[in-house]
Amino acid sequence: MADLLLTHGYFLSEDEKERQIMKPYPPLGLLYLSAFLKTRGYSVDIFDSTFGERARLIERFASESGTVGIYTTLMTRRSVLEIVRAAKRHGWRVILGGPESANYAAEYLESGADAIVIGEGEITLSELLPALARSGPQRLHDVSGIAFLDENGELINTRERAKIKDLDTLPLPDREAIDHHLYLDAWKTHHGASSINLITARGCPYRCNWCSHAVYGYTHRRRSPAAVADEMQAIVDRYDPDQVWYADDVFTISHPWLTEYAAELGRRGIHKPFETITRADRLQSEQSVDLLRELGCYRIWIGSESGSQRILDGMQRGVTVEQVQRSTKLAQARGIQVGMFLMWGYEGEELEDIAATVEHVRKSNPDVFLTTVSYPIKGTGYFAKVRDKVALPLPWVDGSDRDHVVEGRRGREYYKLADRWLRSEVEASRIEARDPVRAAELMSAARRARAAMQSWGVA
Ligand code: B12
Ligand code: SF4
Repeated sequence: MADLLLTHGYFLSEDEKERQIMKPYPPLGLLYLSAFLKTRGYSVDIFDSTFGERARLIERFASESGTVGIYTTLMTRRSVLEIVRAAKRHGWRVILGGPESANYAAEYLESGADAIVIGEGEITLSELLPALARSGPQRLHDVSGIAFLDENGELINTRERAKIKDLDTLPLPDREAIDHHLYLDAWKTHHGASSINLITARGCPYRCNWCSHAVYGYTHRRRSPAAVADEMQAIVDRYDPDQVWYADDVFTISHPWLTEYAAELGRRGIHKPFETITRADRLQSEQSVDLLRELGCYRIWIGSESGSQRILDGMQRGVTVEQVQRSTKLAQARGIQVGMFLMWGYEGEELEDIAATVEHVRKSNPDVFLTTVSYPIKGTGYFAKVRDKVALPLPWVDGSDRDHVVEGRRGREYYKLADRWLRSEVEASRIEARDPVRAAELMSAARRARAAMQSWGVA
């Protein structure tokens, strides 16, 4: 039995939508924890739920005893609670980490968890494991960066854990702890190219007010270009993926860093195609786009969110609509595909803002765009802004922050119409020259959707 069993509560077998998309990535946070704890002498096992079955995990709880650590996000609340219950039923100690449990420490502790790690897990876990064994779950006052319930059932939040200053001191993620080939094969089978994720930095200093900073705060710490290039070398040697995903919050924050990184990769003769996320304001010059191209970027994702400057400013996005359009144009001109993230329904959004978004996407013409309906995540500025108007129409244990309803806002059906309007109008604009008849049909679908929205009442 290992000192710690790590898992994450996300089961691909239970997510039909994701099985259609089939772009799974290994749980990097757990791999970092495993590597670090092993260097401190702990034995660690990972039950990778992505390709695992819930029943196997529960069997494991029944046949062994020990401590399980679970990564949590707002997507996995129900699943994690189920795992917590099963683990406790069989006498296991339960530690939670990740953004969701940091936001709802009291609720998870009341649901049976023994301790919640707030922020980075490496050092905290290495102190928490012996403290738990020594003093039990109610006397953990000396471990920084956690929440727990004391003997009186009172919620104790210990001192904040200092962030790890030099990320290069961390060992590389323990990729051998899980079967990467399941991921590589899934990608290859469904998309013709295998892919692997890695990060070059932790945290984001920007303050878009709907974005969760529960784990890394507003810090931004970069690994050295040489260390990341060494990890790439190890990935290429061991797995040789066809491409990679730099899973940073914003890959393009430091252009000097990217220049050095390109040199380090060049020195090692590595050139892997990749996709990643940027902010538009970090991709305004031809040189910055050339740099991405040189590094192997084939698709860049831009958080565009809205075509209405008023809404972007309300989000404290710190980006202009023109910057998004310029970065899209620059990237496409150099053969880099552009993916755009868009968000409907942010506080104060009216039909004219949606019209501005449709016009913005039509004009920018990204290669692909994805829309979501905004929802206030606890702990964010957006949540604070609408706090008095937020309701969860389900019991906490059954819902998630995605189910938050903001009073006065329109329902999901309304945003389905917005999607139809957007997709029809953008597609019409794309095909107008070669298929005017189909384009006219699409434009009337767009007008119908818009008219239905015009006559929509507030939910
Ligand atoms: C890459 C990424 C994705 C990828 C996932 C691919 C993958 N598996 O890597 C994609 C693009 C698919 C994605 C999708 C979504 N994501 Co996402 N994603 C990220 C991102 C940018 C990086 C994740 C990562 O690799 N981090 C690096 C590792 C090292 O950090 P870490 O995982 O946090 O681990 C550390 C700590 O959390 C802690 N820890 C982790 N596990 C454990 C376990 C224990 C026991 C302990 C003690 C500690 C601990 O220690 C680790 C090391 O210090 C994060 C933001 C971020 N910077 O983390 C958002 C983030 C996790 N995503 C988020 C969201 C909202 C989503 C979506 C819901 C978005 C949407 N609207 O569709 C979807 C949901 C997908 C799903 N089905 O779950 C939110 C979650 C917010 C919340 N409160 O839960 C985040 C935080 C972004 C944000 N800033 O708002 N995402
Ligand atoms: S949305 Fe992106 S740029 Fe904005 S704060 Fe979050 S991670 Fe940073």
